[in-house]
Amino acid sequence: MQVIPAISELRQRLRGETSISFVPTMGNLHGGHLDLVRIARKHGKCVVVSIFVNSLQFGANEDFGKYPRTLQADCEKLEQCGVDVVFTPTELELYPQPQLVTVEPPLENDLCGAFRPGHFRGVATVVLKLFNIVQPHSAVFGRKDCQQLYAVRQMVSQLNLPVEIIGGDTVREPDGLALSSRNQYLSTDERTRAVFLYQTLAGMRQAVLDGTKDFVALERQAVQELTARGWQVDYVAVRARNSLTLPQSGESDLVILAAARLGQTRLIDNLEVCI
Ligand code: PAJ
Repeated sequence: MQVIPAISELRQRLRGETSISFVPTMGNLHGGHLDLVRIARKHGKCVVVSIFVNSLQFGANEDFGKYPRTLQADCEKLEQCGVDVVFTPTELELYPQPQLVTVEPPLENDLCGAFRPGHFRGVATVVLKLFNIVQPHSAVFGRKDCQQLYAVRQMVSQLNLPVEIIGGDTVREPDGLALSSRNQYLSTDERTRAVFLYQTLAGMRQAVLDGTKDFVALERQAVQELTARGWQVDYVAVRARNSLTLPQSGESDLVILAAARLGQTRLIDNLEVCI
């Protein structure tokens, strides 16, 4: 496995590769990331993983400074997974000058976009740059970040990017909590309570499967329950799975998304429901 920080060296290494599958990450790798790597290995002969904590997608009061950076441990895990190349650019390598990509509403100001201004612009910027640098044939993203996966698919479609986007299922702890680099911010007590986010979504999914049609009431009840248990809720939303818009009546392919804070830690999760 090669670890390459420079764009020029990476381009040289990848020249002539006929089938590159790519997994962009911010490092501090867990089982969810490694699952995406395994999916990538099925889709390409050469697997490239990037590790870059992207300042552009963090707001001023967010956790960019304290985001866990564990490059050596990450590389050991990736080597064991049979990754060919790890791309580890510096800030200066990737952003020598201000960037021009923009993301328009509704993506920019809906769901997570409403609570993290500029976040999806930051994601789109770095992913577009990484795609241009790596030039992968396929790229794997987690369904856990449902809106991010949607934003990347939109960008690929709108800009005619020649890359196949593959979604990987959410990997969870045994109690149901979705794996996330941010879980390590949780205190022991918060970690025990964190599973309630998943349980709330699972309860909503069951209600939808049981025939509940009043999604607004369902969302309101979920917010109340989470708040009563000490969560600060950004949103709980039932949406159409393929467009993330409000479901039309009769819509059968749904996703239930939530973002909420336990103490200082913001967690997101979602569950798909087909009725
Ligand atoms: P990061 O949070 O490091 O996640 C990298 C990839 O792992 C994303 O596609 C994310 O959806 C996926 N992932 C995270 N937790 C997962 C889980 N429990 N199960 C399955 N997949 C999971 O997402 C980012 O980085 C950044 O926004 C990035 C796309 C790299 C752009 O900077």
